Parts: sequence; C-alpha cells; structure tokens
Amino acid sequence: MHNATKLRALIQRPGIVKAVGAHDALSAKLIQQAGFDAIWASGFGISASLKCIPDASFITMTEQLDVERNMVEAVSIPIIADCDTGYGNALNVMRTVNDHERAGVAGLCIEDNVFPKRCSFYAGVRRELIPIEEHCGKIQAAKAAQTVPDFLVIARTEALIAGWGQDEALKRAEAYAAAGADAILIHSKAPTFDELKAVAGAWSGRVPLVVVPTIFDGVAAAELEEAGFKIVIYANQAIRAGIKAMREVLDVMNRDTRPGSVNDRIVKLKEVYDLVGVPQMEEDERRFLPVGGEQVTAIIAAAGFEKQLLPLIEDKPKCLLDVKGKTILERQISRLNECTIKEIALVRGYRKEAITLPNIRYYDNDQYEQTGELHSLFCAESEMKGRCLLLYGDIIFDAAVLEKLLKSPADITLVVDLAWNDLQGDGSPQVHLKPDLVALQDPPGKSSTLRYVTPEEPIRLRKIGQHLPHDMARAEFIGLAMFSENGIEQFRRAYREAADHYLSKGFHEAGSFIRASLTDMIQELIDTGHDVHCVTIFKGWMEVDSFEEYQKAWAQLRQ
Ligand code: SPV
Ligand code: MG
Repeated sequence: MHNATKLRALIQRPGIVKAVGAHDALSAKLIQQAGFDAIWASGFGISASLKCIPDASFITMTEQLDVERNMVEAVSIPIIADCDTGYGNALNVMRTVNDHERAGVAGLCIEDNVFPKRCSFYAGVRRELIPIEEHCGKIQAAKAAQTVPDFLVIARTEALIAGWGQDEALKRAEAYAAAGADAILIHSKAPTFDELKAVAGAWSGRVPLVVVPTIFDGVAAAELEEAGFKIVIYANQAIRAGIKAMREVLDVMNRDTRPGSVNDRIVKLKEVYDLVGVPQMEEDERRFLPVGGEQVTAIIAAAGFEKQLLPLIEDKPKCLLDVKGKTILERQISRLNECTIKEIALVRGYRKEAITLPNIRYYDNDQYEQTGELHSLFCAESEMKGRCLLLYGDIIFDAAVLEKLLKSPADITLVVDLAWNDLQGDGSPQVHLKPDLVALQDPPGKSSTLRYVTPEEPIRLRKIGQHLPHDMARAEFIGLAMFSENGIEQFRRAYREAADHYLSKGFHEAGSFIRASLTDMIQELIDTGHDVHCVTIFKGWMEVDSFEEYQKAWAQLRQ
C-alpha cells in the first residue's frame, strides 16, 4: 500500500491525526514506536541535524529527499514532506511532486513564502508572501503532476505569520482549496490559540485543516480537534529533546570523565540494537548465511605434558613448538581466523605462563598432571554455548579440513581420516603410537578399495577408542570436533551425568573419569543413545605427538 493511501485512511477515520516532526530515520522510528500516526519530515529539523544550518531554503530538495527516503525505509507510518516553497516555481513543484511520490512519501506541504523562505519563527527577518495566484498555480501544478491518486498536497499559508491578518489567511486558504489543495495548513506564531481558533471557526470546511501548535503550546489535541483541525503536527519537539539530552550528558561526562557517570541518562546499547533491527539481522544470518559464517567458539585443549617430547618442551608447552617460524598454536589460530572463527578459548596447564598470545580467552587446568584432556576441556565449560569446535592443541590441519567440518549439519561431528585404513597392511610405518580409531556405520570405499570419493554427508560413528580391534577400525579421529548449540548441550549434560556415575570408576578406556579423554566421552555419548557423526577426510593434517612427528612436520610444512 502506498504511503499516501495510509494517510488518506487516517484522515477519513474519526479523530485528529497526530504527526510528529522527524529529522532522520532514527527519530522517525522513535515517533512510530511512541504510537503517533504520521511523520512530518521537518525542514527545520533536517536543516539543523543534517547540516546544522538555519531553516532558510539552504537545504536542497535532493538533501531533503535523501533523508525522507531513509525515513520511508525505517517506518511504516505515512510521511508528510515539508517542501518549503516547493523548490522553485510551479514547474519545479511538478517535479517535486513526482520525486516525492517515487520516494514513497504520503504527501507534501508547500507554503506561500517567497523563495528563499525563512523559518516562520525567526524574529527580525523580513517576511514576504508570494501573490495568491502564484501559489494557486503551484497547487494546481502539483495536482496536475501527481500520478499516485491518494497523494496529498497540503497548501500552507503564512498570512498570520506575516501579520497580514485573519481575513487574508482565510482568503488564501479558500483560494488554495479551490486550486485543488487536499488540506490547508494555516500557520500561526501567536502566543495563544485564540487567533487561529477564530480563523478555524470561520473556515468553510471544504478541505481538512492542519495545525502546528509550536508557540501556542498549551493546547491539547482534543481542543484542536474541537476547533476543527484534522491533523496536528508536533513539528520540532523531538529534535529539541535530543539537543537537551545530549547537552546534559556531555556536560556530566565532561566533568566526571567516566563514561559510566551518565549511565542513568542514556539508553542501554541493547536498546539501540533493538531499534536498528539487530535481532532481525541475527535471524537472517541464521537463515541465509553459509554455515561457518556464524559465530563459532573454538576451545583448544593445550594443557598436557608429554615427557617423550623432552627436551623440546623443556620451557614451553607443545602447542608452542615452532614449525618453520610459526608455532603450532599460531598455525591453528590462522586456520580458525581464515574460517572467520575469532572466538577462541584455550585451556593451559603445563608451562602455562609461556602462552601469551592476544585475543584468546585463557582457562587454566593446574591439575594437568593428574587429569585427562576431557577434564581440561571442561575447564572452559563456560565457553560451551552456541556452536563450538573442540580441538587438540597439537594438530596442524589444512583449511579444507575445517571448511568441511563447518558445513556439517549434524549436532556432533568429528573429523576422521580414512588414510589410516589405507595404510593398514601396506607396510607403511605407523608413526602414531596411539591413534584414536573409529568404526563407522557405513564406511566409504568398503568394497572398491582403490578409488573413491570421500562423502560430503556426515557418516554415523559407532565406536571410538585406541583399543579398537584393527579389523573394525576404518579411520582415525584427528582431534577436531564440532558441536551445534544443541550438540554441546547434550555433551555437557552427558558429561555431568557421567561424572556423577563414574566418579570413582573406570570410564571406557580411561582408568578413571578424571583422566578420561575426549574420545571416552564420545563413546559415552554413543552408548547413551546420542547421534555422533563424522566427516571423512583423506590426509591433510598432522599431529605432533613424538619427536619423529615433529621432524616430519618440519620436513613437510612450508615456511
Ligand atoms: C518545519 O518543521 O520545518 C516547519 C514547521 O515548517 S515550523 O517550523 O513550525 O514552521
Ligand atoms: Mg519547514
């Protein structure tokens, strides 16, 4: 529905239509939220806020229209454009009307001041009006040009403002109505409503009357309606409120110097977010952005100490091992960042003071010698909300591995490498001392062993652990897993239940719950009926678990 049709409907309905002057999209939105019927795109307000200049025909139509278009986008209530003198003569008015129709405003108001106009309230400014016929010509041109049937042309007379008297005001109002105006605004700057009330009382009533009670400000809407007005415009109270509020806050903050000193005078940030539509943007992000673009928190378990790596890790944890000028941790963070993952938490333990990279939230597992990596991960339990990645601090992986994982729609997804299976039986040296093996529901390449494509869709995981019989194992877990918001909730709940149940017992392959690995907890999830999936890769990663693996990393990675 065109904005104009909405305004017509408001005018047809019983009661006075309440419009408020806005100077930008934000003020228009506030006016709509406050429950007013319409917006007055105020020349006074837009001159002040956009350029901080007087309301004296300095603002061009282009500048004014730009602001009005922003308002049209921001609100659904109709907008009446204050077009001053129409930006020229009758011919210019025609273009003014068409441009405003296209902008989607409901109507416009053209006053009979000479160009350049002066705000009606400026004292000591010479005030002249154009001849009646000339303004009638503008109104006729406006009506002839309009293409949107409901578009509203309001003719405004400044006869009372110029001191030309009530008769002249009425004469002009009648002439403009006869010329086709859809409504008449008779402006007044008298200190009381009396003068205008008298004019309205004498009005023929052929079209509705519009009033701007700025100077005679003690009159209520009901009284204006009673006097015969159909539209009231509260033209500049919103911008004046803004100026006062800003001044007060700036003054307090300047004296106090703490931003918090003005907290009781300003809205919470959340209110601004809501006002500009952040919740809708979040919803749209969830619906339309490719998976991986949304916020994911990565939790890196890097607390452990492995004595087989001494003396390499004498003074630092394993994740700080340098591989060709970059530590394992720096390589991980680059990979995460490449996939737009910026929320990174890391659990430190052994030589924790050595890890000082910025932009990471740190958690400490000071019991790293007596506890397993599951316990370490849960030191960062407060991070386990929304989508989460859990990863071991000693793996290096290609970006494609992470990209594939991020596309998984499953609640719980592990990355597993099928290359492990292919290396079985071909005599290749097994550098891994204790790979985390997995058995899959429907492993790829089962029948055709030579060539196959790793599937895109996640496959269901049946078993995981280092002691899996090799004829059952099809792949190796690489130490990288993703949980959806729902998946991480399941994971936390299952962890709590298992902690209660297994506290003093062995837990899957772990001698005790406190020493359990992530894989023990994954097996627990499977055994308790949760769906655990995996995406399959073929190589593209390495782990630094031994001196040989560290040498291999040096040999294979580029600078
Ligand atoms: C405006 O808001 O720009 C107006 C109304 O034209 S008034 O300032 O009261 O003249
Ligand atoms: Mg104005």
